[in-house]
Amino acid sequence: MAQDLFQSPDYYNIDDLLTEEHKLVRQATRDWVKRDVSPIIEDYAQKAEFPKQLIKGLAEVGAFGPYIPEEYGGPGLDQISYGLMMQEIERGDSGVRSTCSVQSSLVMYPIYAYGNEEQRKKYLPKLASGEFLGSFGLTEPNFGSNPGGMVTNFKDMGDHYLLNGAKMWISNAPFCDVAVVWAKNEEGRIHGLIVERGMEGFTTPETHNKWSLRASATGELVFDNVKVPKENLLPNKSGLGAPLGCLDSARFGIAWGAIGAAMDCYDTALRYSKERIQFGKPIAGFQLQQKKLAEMITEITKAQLLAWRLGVLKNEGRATSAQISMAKRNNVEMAIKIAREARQILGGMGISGDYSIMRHMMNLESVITYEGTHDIHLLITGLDITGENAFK
Ligand code: TGC
Ligand code: FAD
Repeated sequence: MAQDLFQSPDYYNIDDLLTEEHKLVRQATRDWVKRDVSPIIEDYAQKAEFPKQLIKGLAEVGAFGPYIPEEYGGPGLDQISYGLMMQEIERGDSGVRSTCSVQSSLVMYPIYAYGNEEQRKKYLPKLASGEFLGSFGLTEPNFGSNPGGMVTNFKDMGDHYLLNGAKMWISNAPFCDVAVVWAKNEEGRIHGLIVERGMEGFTTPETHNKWSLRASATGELVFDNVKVPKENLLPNKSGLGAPLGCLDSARFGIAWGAIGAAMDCYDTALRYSKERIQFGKPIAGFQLQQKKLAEMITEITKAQLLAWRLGVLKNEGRATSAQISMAKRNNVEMAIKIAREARQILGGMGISGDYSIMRHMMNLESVITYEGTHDIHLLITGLDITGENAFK
């Protein structure tokens, strides 16, 4: 990839709304992305391989459980710091941000919020340090948007649970050490179980042939009569609301992360448009290119304000699931549209791995689908404003 010359756009002086700590967290993450992610990421995406060497650095910048308290190994930061970290990491690559979202919001969060003290002490410090990598199993082959229909189940065998079923499209699955798995008990109630690699009957085959999130490992979680110790059940919340509560946290991070991908595409296209000469002048001088760039910075600015306000609400414990859903939907759609326009500004060079835009564009095709598709989020807003439930 060409040298990382990224300069962050801030058209409305949104930095004025951030604390010194927010800016320090963002700068440290940005410096790490420039130094350790940008030089290697294109190569790993081309090879369709997760760069495992990044795990140590991600842990060091605090990207595994940014808001998990220090007593459990996290840095104990606020929600805006978490968002800014996800923005900077996704500026590098959505797949690397995916690894952090899963580890932080989908593995550490449920253990912290729904687990008991023994589970918190046993798993959280190792997940924060990157010694353990986690995955989150909700989606099944026949139940994606409708996870409440899941068929993965467990039976109480007296001294242990017996887990059967399969999850698919699971980020980090091929090399996860632990998986937070959602399954129904004999009464049909959904519970979270912590499944560890090495348990007999638990396998994690990798999913190949992806054109998107190629630098993130995706796979299945397969449970064939897996004996899960009873102490591995998350005791403090059950029902579909439990996994959906984790998604609130991950969707919040994605709402910020998508801004990073959009900023990188905009910044790359702006710089290119000033340097590329056609018809005797920089293409930045043509009205059609200016329209594209002007619309991009406008949409990025609106998304930044949406994310910042959502961060304030989340810090105050007032962000609703529907508000988080709107920000995820809006900001990911904003980013994917910007990636497509930015690619065109680069002409033929736009499809080259010498620039990050095509990789972002392909990655965002997953981001607009996972954590609730664009359609599902439209219907969540629809339900919230009309009171009419399109899912039933
Ligand atoms: P519904 O009847 O509406 O709700 C069931 C219960 O859940 C509660 N609830 C929530 N709780 C917390 N947070 C939310 N966001 C919640 N949404 C609903 C609700 O109050 C109810 O509670 P209770 O106590 O009354 O039982 O459920 P439904 O079956 O009608 O479905 C609603 C729908 C479609 C919105 C939901 O199923 C949904 O969000 N579907 C999308 C599925 C999804 O997002 N899957 C993501 C899988 S994980 C993933 O993609 C990771 S990618 C990771 C990466 O690499 O970054
Ligand atoms: P479907 O639910 O089959 O949807 C197909 C189409 O139908 C979509 O366009 C959808 O919007 C539409 N549709 C569905 N229902 C409705 C409706 N009621 N009204 C209107 N339209 C509707 N899952 C995990 O559990 N853990 C992970 O770590 C994880 N990582 C992922 C990583 C990647 C790279 C990808 C691609 C997916 C990942 N997922 C993960 C799964 C992801 O959450 C699902 O793909 C997503 O929720 C959609 O489910 P589906 O693919 O089964 O699509």
